[in-house]
Parts: sequence; C-alpha cells; structure tokens
Amino acid sequence: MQWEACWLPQRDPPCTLSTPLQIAHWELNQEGIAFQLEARENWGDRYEIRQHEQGGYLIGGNTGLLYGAYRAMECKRLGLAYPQGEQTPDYTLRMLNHWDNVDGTIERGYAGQSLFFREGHFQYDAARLRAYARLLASVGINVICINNVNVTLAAQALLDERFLPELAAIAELFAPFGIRLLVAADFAMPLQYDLPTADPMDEQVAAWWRNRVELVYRYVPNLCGFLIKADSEGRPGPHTYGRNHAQGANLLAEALEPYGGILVWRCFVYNCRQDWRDILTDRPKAAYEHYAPLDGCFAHNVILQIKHGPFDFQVREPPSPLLLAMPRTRKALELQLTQEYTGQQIDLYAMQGMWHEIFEDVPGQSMDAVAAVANIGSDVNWTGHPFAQVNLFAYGCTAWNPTLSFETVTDRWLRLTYNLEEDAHAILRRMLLTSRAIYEGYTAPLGLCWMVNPGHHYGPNPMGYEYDRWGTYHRADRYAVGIDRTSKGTGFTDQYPTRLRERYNNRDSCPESLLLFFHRLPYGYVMKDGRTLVQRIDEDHRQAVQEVEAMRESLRELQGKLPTWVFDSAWDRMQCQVQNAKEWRDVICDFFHRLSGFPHENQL
Ligand code: GCV
Repeated sequence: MQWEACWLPQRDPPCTLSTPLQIAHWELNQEGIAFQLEARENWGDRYEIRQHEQGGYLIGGNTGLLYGAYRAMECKRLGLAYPQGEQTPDYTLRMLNHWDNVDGTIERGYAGQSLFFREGHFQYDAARLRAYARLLASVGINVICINNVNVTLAAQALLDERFLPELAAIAELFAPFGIRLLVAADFAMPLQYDLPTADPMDEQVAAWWRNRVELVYRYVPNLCGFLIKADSEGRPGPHTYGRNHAQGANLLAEALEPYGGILVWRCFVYNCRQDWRDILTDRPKAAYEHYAPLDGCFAHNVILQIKHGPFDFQVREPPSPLLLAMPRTRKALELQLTQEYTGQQIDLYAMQGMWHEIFEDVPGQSMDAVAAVANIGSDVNWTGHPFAQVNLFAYGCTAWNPTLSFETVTDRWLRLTYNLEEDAHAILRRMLLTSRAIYEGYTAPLGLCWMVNPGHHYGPNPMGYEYDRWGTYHRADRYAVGIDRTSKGTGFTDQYPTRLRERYNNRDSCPESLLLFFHRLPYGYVMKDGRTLVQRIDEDHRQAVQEVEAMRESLRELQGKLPTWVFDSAWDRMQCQVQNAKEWRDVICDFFHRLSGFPHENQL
C-alpha cells in the first residue's frame, strides 16, 4: 500500500510547465508511440492531439501541452481514441479550496491531516506534494487555495515575512504543473498590524493592503490572488464598518490589480444569529439580497464565489438564484467535494449527477469559474474512503467539460484506478452511480434539509437545528412540515427567473425531490404516485435501507477482485453506512409518526 494509489500513472508526464518552450520538441515514446510536442502561442490551456505526418502523434498547445500530454497518456492506457480537434476548457479558472488549518487539522476534513501544515507551521512531504500536483494537473485543476477560509490568527502569518518564503516554495512546487496558489486572507488583518481600523474606505487601510500585496508578490510573483470569507459566520467584513461588499472586495482587488492578481470573494453571507421565532427572515434569501443589488459595482478582477445551493451544501437544494443573477459580475460556482453533509467519506456518495442537475438550470456561460472544497488529506488513499477519489476526478473533468456524462467519467476513473474485470467493474460502477439516490433516500426527506446532528453533521437529528440561531428550520408540527418559500410565502422563489419561479411555486411542477424545500404540506398531502406525504417519507426510508444492504452484498462480491486494502477499507465503511442508514430510518420514521399520528404496520 502506498499513497500514490490513485488514477495516475506513477510517473510525470512528458512535460511540465516550467519551461514550456524548451520542451516544444521533446519527444515522448509512450509504449512505442512517439509524441512530439509543439508550442502554440496564445493558446492558453487549449490543446490539440493529431497524427503527425512523419508517424506518431503531435500535441500542440501552450500551457495546454500539459493537459494534452495527460490526456494522451490516459487514452493510451485505456485504449481510447485521442480526442478530435482542439480541446478547450469551459472554465479558465478550475479551483480547489482546501480548508486546512495551520495546526494541521482540516475543517470538515475526513481524510486525515493537512498535506501542507502541522503545528502552526508549513510541514510537508515534497514528494507527496509533487504527486498531488500531478494528480490535480492530470484532471485539469489549475488553482488551489491551501488554507481555510476561516482564517485564524496563526494563519494570518501566511501573508507575513515569516511564512512568505515557504509559501513561495509551495508555489514553486506547484508551478510546473500549471497550478497557481490562492491564499485565504482575513479581511481585518490590518488590525493585527496596529491600524485602528480595517474600514475599506479608509485611505490608511488601502495603503496597508497595497504594501502588503506588494510584499506578497515580491516573494510569490505567480500568486493567483486572495480568497475571502467576509461578514460570514462570525468573520469580520465590510459590514462591520457600515460598508457594502463591493467596497470591501474592491479595496483588495485594487491592491492585487497591478500584479494581475484576482480576488475571489465568497457569497456565503446570512444572519447566523437568527431568532427561530422570527418567521420573516428566510435564510436562503440572504445571498441574493446582499449581492444582487451590487451587480456592476465590482472591480474587473473580483470573482464572486457562490455555493451551488442557497443554504449550505445540503443533500438536496435547488440552484442558488444568485448564480442566475448579476450579469455584469464575474461569478464562480462553488461545490463541496468533502462530504460534510453527504456521508463524511464513510457513506458512499458519488456526486457528479448533482452537478449535472445544477448545470441543467444554470447555463455554464453564466459563470466564469468553478471552485470546489477539497476532499483530500494525508490518508494513504488521499480521500479516506478509497472510492471518494471519484469525486475529485469527476470535479476536474467537469471543470474542463461539464457535459461529460457521469457514466463516462465514472468508467474512466474506475479503469484508470482499478482496471477490474468486466463483472467487477459493472458492480462497482453501479454502486457509484446509484450511491447518491440511496443516501438521499435515508436522510432528510424531499428537500427538507438540516436534519443532521448539529456541529459534526453526521447522523440524524430532526430537531437538532430547529431552535437555534442558524436559520435552519423545518417547522414540523402535528399538521404539516416545511416552509412556504413561494411567492405567497417568504418570497424566496421571486429571486428566480420566471421559468424557475413558476416551476417551484407550483406544487405540481415542483420536482418532488424539492417539494419540502419550497412548500409547507400537510402529512396527508397526496403525492404523484397516490401515496400520502408521510407514507412516502416512511416507505422511502425503509426502501433506502434495503438498498444499502443490497449495496453491501454487491461490495462483498468484490472481495478478492479489488486490492485487499481497498476492499477492507471500503468494507469497514460500508458496515458503518448500513448502521447509519438504519439509524436515519428509525429516527426519521419515528419522528414523523409521532407528529402526524400516521398509523403504519412498521411503527416502532
Ligand atoms: C469553512 C459550513 C461549514 C463550515 C464552513 C462554512 C463555509 O457552514 O459547516 O465549516 O466553514 O460552511 O463554507 O464557510
């Protein structure tokens, strides 16, 4: 067992990006096939693979040579035809956000410790980081933020002379793989340097940031920029000084501008001190209310990073209406690979299907970039659950080309990683493709959200977030459950363009998977298949547990076919998943039985 175990070949591709022009005629002999590399100016990440007149193949591109070389190696390994014509990524910035703390822990991390930090310092295995860079570049990721958006005091030192040489070393390590760094910065950092304020309209503050950015770029000239979480969950931000988020973001963007730096500004802003008795405030409305009025006010190098749903990476959410608003502002879609609410890399959950649903309603062109919270850590297999790697692989593929199907990408990952016989391949493929629906079946029903245990967010607790300050309520009583978020209710649906507003407002056209996100319904409400709401909740949960048990039997068939350590690790997790599913079923079914009085033969 070794930490390289993943989809990648064990060696570097024929080129890295440190000297793209010098490698222009570097010939690669890949198992008997000669590849010639040809530099093309101004091609960006685009590449082309075609047959060379003198035999063999030619890969043309600029930074795209790297991606072309990886793709050629992959095609060779899988026996696939080389892609036809020029290959251009849909998004120029394909970002990964690590939530790593400098003490070595990872916020919402389920795969071990940080690859970058320990005990307040940079500490890493350079060979492993190089392998990590290779892993990311092979699927086209080109920007990583290495520290948590919740920036502790200790992490502020990343932008300090104490740590900048080490930040520069990391940047150097990733650069040959076409990957640039973002640093998560604290909006109020000037306060630590004896300034009396961090007010973005204060000239002293602006000068402080200009000097700081100049210092940072002196050490790390290829830095991509900063990532900021401001006025969110207790973090400082422009609101502290009575300013808006365009004023806050533009302050930093202007400081970064001379160096070509970008400012990625997260839109995860809501009232996290809500009184549950307040029925007028509806948390999903918050991001749109804060940002939509500021369209056109942000500097050209600001990108607003918007979570895919209006809440917070719940198992089922509609697309955030903010993604469809602000046509004069650069936006990035934010996904979460780390499985905070989706099984914590214990329960199996392959997520590419979810992203396709987002892209169905949010056309790719409405965004400039994509970002995902990483699911990576120091565990030998990178992602804790060996099969959770598929989500990182699929994210890279999707960021390059969102139209690639879930099936195609899953097949590619499986073949590159395990190369199983057909029968075993089909079993694991099916497990992955159905895993999301099964997980959803035994957790919070029909888009209800937030029925998890508070804090760590694993396992059921239907009242856990009901009387708290986070705006996370379902308001179930003995008659009904859910919040009316339609135009006649909280008005959340009014934030959508007409097509989606009408779809969600109407109970008949609202997808059933989102029914309780948008509507408050009595338990006797009749669903499309003729069953009542409460019967449906009950039976869905029982069925999902049977499906998990069947999935365990499928996994059992892979014993002896997967590498032993992979099977053992997946098997241990599957045993936990079965327990978790039963716990969810019993708690959720009992909760709704007690409230609704719904009689059922399976009642506890
Ligand atoms: C980094 C959720 C998570 C937090 C996370 C936050 C965010 O609330 O539970 O751990 O903080 O999202 O995205 O900023």
